[in-house]
Amino acid sequence: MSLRVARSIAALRRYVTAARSRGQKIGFVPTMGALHEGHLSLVRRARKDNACVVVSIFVNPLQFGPQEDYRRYPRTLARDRTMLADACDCLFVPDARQMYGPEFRTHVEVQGWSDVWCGESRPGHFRGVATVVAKLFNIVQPDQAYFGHKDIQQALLIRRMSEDLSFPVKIRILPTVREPDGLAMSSRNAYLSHEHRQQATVISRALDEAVKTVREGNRDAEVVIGRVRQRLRQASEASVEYIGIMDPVTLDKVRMVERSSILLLAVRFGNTRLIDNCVLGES
Ligand code: PAJ
Repeated sequence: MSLRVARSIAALRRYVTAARSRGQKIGFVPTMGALHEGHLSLVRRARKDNACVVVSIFVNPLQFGPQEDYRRYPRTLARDRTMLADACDCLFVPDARQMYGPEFRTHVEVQGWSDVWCGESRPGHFRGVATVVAKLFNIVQPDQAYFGHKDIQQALLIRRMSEDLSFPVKIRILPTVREPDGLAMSSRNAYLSHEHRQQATVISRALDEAVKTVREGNRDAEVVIGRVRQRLRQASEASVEYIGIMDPVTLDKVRMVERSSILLLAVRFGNTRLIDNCVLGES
């Protein structure tokens, strides 16, 4: 089947309504484009689970701060379309005017979760994410929606929002896809200079170090974070924004590591901010 492209909310709704009337389950993967294997892993899983798969590509202005990279965020629609040709049924590419009319003033806020961890240095970011995803869920009305573990705070926040607002959607969180040298795939990796790209492999090594430290019996969060910090110092250009260990249910900082605790970090190389995380109790 050929890939359908819906550019308007009305066209997307018509497509999904028809699929649903045929009794098909709808799987949905929201993205901002510049697709890579990480995105495709979500699409493939959606394909497995659902008869109808919708992918959206929308660089959401609401989730970028004034000093952030909204304008220069990579836009590679022709290439993305080719990558999705056999992977999904319908591609939704609304423009910003359609998503946010001139009178737009309604936002979704997951209280207390928008200003911690990544939210601390990105005020408004998670409000922008929650708002656009709520809108997309209302438009697509998926049975299941797929998110990457790489952006764990985002995925948990969307799950919280969906439960709190009673969206009838199952949120699936899938593993982080990595480059062969361990760097988590990200559309922003394209910003890295050759030197920074090489140094950035330190991040996944630091996460491995954290898992190893816990496996050796160290459960004190400060000790684990100390090891990660030490490992990151091997990269002369790495500037740590934060490193922390959180509880995946509350997003609170933990002092003693549990099986489900998640170590998460943000590190800058020049102007490029990279994030990554791992579950500490998993081998
Ligand atoms: P984007 O950065 O394009 O990511 C889309 C989805 O792909 C997210 O769920 C993200 O976690 C997932 N993803 C990115 N890199 C991944 C990797 N290496 N492995 C596995 N999954 C990966 O996240 C967004 O867009 C936006 O905030 C969005 C949710 C679309 C709202 O605008």
